[in-house]
Amino acid sequence: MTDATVNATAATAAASGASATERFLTDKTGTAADTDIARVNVLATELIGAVHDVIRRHQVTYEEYNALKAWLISVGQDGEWPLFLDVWVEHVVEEVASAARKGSKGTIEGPYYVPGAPELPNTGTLPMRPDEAGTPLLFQGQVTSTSGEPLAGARLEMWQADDDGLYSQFAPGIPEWNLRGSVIADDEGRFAVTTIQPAPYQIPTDGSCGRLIAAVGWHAWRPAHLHLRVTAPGHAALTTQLYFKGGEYVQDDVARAVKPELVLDPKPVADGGHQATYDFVLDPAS
Ligand code: MBD
Ligand code: FE
Repeated sequence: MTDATVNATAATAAASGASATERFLTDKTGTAADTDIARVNVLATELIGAVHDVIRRHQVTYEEYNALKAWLISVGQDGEWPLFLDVWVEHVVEEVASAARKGSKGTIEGPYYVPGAPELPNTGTLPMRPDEAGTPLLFQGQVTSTSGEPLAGARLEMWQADDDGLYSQFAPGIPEWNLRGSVIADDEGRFAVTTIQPAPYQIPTDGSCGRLIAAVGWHAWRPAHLHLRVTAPGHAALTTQLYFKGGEYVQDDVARAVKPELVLDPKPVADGGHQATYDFVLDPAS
């Protein structure tokens, strides 16, 4: 077995789910603390009412109710609530949140963002292993405002899965910051980052989310994607993903996060790698 095969074998849903749950509890729970109680009342009442409607419409039995109860418990035991919510719910939250955005399209963050990745200059290479598998990709572009001004010193945080579909800090045996970096654009907002072209990503099949998918005959795949978070002083942060034209599952993402504006069309370059350009337009901070 290669090292990569060993890692893939050891990358259990429970391990990556536990890491994703811990990551969420560390970074994100503070943002939920000030939710208005009257609004919680409305949302909880309507959500519970929607469940009641489904039970009546489909005449749900006690056996089915207990199967649901067991499955919900196992999602928590596997640490897969971040995965479940980001795959099947987040895209609608993002749609609502970004409706008034005038600049570049965003899409879902997903469960695998880690703040504080190593900084790179505007022309740099993402941290990777000497033998990192995959086609080299030169990804370049410019960050501007909606009024067309270059945003000097904009920051481009990037994270992606390796060629086995594994994210550093969520699967074992991968260097801490592998394929994660924070690129500082130049005085004209330009950047040129070397990375590898990612492979399609399969959400863990051995956990509760995977069992649901297998039981009902859906598929567990996301198209190959780069994750990005683009920020600049005075501007709204942009969380997005970029996909690859003609790639598998671009038309059928399990997480429903692809938008036509987010599909790159990389061209082959002399050294056997690929090159793609994408310009980011940031809205003013609200
Ligand atoms: C991912 O890599 C991802 O981007 C999302 C949204 C959900 C699960 C895994
Ligand atoms: Fe991802």
